[in-house]
Amino acid sequence: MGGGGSKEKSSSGEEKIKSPATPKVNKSRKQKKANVKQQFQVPLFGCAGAGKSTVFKALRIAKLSGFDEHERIVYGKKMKRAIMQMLSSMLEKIPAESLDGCTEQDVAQITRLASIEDLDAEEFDSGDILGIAKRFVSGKMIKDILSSSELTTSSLHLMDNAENMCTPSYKATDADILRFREPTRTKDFLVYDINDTATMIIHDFGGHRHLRDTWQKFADENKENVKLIIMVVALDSYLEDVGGMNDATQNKMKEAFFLLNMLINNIYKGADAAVFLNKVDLFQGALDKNCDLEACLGGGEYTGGANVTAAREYIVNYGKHQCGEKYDCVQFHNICGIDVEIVEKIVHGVEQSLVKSVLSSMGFI
Ligand SMILES: Nc1nc2c(ncn2[C@@H]2O[C@H](COP(=O)(O)OP(=O)(O)O)[C@@H](O)[C@H]2O)c(=O)[nH]1
Ligand SMILES: [Mg+2]
Repeated sequence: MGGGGSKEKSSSGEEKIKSPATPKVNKSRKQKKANVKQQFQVPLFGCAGAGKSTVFKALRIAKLSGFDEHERIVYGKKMKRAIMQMLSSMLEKIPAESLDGCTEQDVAQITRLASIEDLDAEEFDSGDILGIAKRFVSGKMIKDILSSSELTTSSLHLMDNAENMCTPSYKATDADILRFREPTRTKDFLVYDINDTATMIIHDFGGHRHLRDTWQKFADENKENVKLIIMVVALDSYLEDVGGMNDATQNKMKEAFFLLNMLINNIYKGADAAVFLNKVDLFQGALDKNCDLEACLGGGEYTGGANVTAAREYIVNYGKHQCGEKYDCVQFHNICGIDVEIVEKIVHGVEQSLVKSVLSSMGFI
């Protein structure tokens, strides 16, 4: 997958190969044949934690061969370490002596395991880690101690499955991998055919502010060739503070639509956008907690309370408004990144409309 130079990571494996930029004139017969296909470069954008990498992983499972055994083992070790990190965070909040059955040795071991960077460290394959998980995690007490911002899809899944994940032979399943939060540090891409004449190249970037120079670099190399961008927006992100500013009006949903405006009106002027309203499964819970969308987004009067349909409509209208004149080039889709079937279905629809709009712009339909 991909082709050419160096320094980027493709999800096909460990090899680092440069992502395919705008097709160039190639010399070999094989390359010439490949270039007959239309290549759609589709970048995934969004704030950190919106679900870009989850959608990307779901596509990898749906469209390619998914994760191999080695990757499942490596994920398993990362999960064991993340469980120890949660326990360590819990131990910082309460004195170890107030935990039944917690010895000084346990505390020392949890602290050490939480800080091990080397995933090949033998400890991750030893049965000792299972003993710790059994003593601390199965009691579920940890859920009462961690703050609500720490109780994410990822941490809840780790806690609920800690015993199994801490067994020496554990290999992560697709469900575990999709729920595991791992900040994206490198740009990744995957390539698959839509039909005999068109290929999709999906790009996953880190969403964190300090990583956004990779967005710019990609735009410099590809913007003329990008016909569609995908913006992933978590439906509960109107409750999420941007970068610890502690200001309800500076939430990640506002930030996401601000970015969308910048992307479609300044950088990718010739592109349409698909907004993936992600985490549908968490939306009702978020609205039950706080449904004052008017205060969070400032998009005019909101009277829909905790009704998901009304709230979604308000968010869509707010999003369209942010897109200015290009509002009709933006399609909104509900999505659930951890559900491979839903991701596949929504992306299929997006592919079809992309092909159609390109054919129509070329005067074929
Ligand atoms: N409950 C739920 N969690 C999701 C969904 N999509 C993503 N997540 C979780 O949200 C967290 C952050 O997702 P990630 O893809 O890493 O976000 P990124 O920073 O945009 O790449 C991960 O723990 C995912 O499992 C979803 O639809 N529902
Ligand atoms: Mg990511």
